[in-house]
Amino acid sequence: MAVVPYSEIFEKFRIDGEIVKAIPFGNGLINKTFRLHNADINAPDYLLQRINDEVFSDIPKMTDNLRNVTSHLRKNKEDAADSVLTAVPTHKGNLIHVGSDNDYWRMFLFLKNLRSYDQAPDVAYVKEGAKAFGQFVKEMSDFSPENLHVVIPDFHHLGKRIRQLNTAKLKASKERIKFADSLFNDIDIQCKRVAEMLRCIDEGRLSTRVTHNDTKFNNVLFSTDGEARCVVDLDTTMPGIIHYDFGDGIRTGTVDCKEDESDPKKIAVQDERLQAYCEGYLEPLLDILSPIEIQFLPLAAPYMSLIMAVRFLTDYLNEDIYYHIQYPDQNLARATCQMRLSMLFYEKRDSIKNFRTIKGLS
Ligand code: GN1
Ligand code: MG
Repeated sequence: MAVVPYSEIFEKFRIDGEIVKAIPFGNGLINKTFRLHNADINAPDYLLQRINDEVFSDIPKMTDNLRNVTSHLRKNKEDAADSVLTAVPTHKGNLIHVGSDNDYWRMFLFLKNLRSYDQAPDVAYVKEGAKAFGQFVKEMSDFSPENLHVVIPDFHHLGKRIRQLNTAKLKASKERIKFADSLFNDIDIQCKRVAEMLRCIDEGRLSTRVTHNDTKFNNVLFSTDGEARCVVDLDTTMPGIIHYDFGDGIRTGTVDCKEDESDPKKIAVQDERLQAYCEGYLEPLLDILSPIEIQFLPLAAPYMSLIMAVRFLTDYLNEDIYYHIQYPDQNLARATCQMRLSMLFYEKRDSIKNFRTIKGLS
């Protein structure tokens, strides 16, 4: 029988049954993920992941966070088996296996009856997905953020991201600068519009909490009947502010276009979805948010979409060294789409302020 790809890796982990296939899985832009199919129907399938150690430069710290976060989440759940990620240890009892090329691998149980969506199928899904991320922060609210490592410093700090863009501009090819040019002015405009929020971040006026920091809609797993069951991709769970999660969630959870949508007509924001996201996300958090956190909620989505636009554009200028791409100008397409979203979400800031849930809070 043919050797299953990656068998020399997955055999290092404590797995049951007989793995017969390893198939690339999911749409992550950083790590590589494979689903391992089990021939034994009584044994689970697994997810095998190669961690990108250029992006995550301290894998022991990242793994420490994963262990702490999952065990904390598990404490208060009766149904933890399929609502909290379960890492599978190696035979030596580690959560990471280091391969012969200094490649870093880890494994999770695959949750067979659950699935993710890149875009929410309908408004009910928007609310459910949002609730899962709000609930995540709520469940982590009795875990001190200081007990987690900062795996990527200033991950969502706009000032840092703009400095990285400026450095990239200096080194970029003339051709890429030319194609990127039309975005620079809009970036300046949006930076001014969210400047007050950045000032508050710098002054430490927005409470530091344990946040997920990668609340893409496809990081929630749903049951077949549309119930949000499990929040995944905990790699960037670290100290942060609520606005990072709320904003990134709105960016991906309320639109029905792809992250790199190139047809401007398809890039639209529907109030109904926006309202559903706000309600779903904020309801679990109603009793913990402070007035200043509430005040800045309407700027969260313009801020996070801008951050993403700046990061994608930086990578485009750097010749695509960070994000995985499927076609040559994908990072430019992503940046253009995210920039447009930042503008659209900014126009919606008053609607957000007036949604029942937020109005009730302020
Ligand atoms: C990356 O790989 P993935 O999809 O989990 C990125 C996020 C971005 C996202 C954009 C560590 O996440 O910050 O929001 O792409 N993760 C890292 O799609 O940079
Ligand atoms: Mg991620």
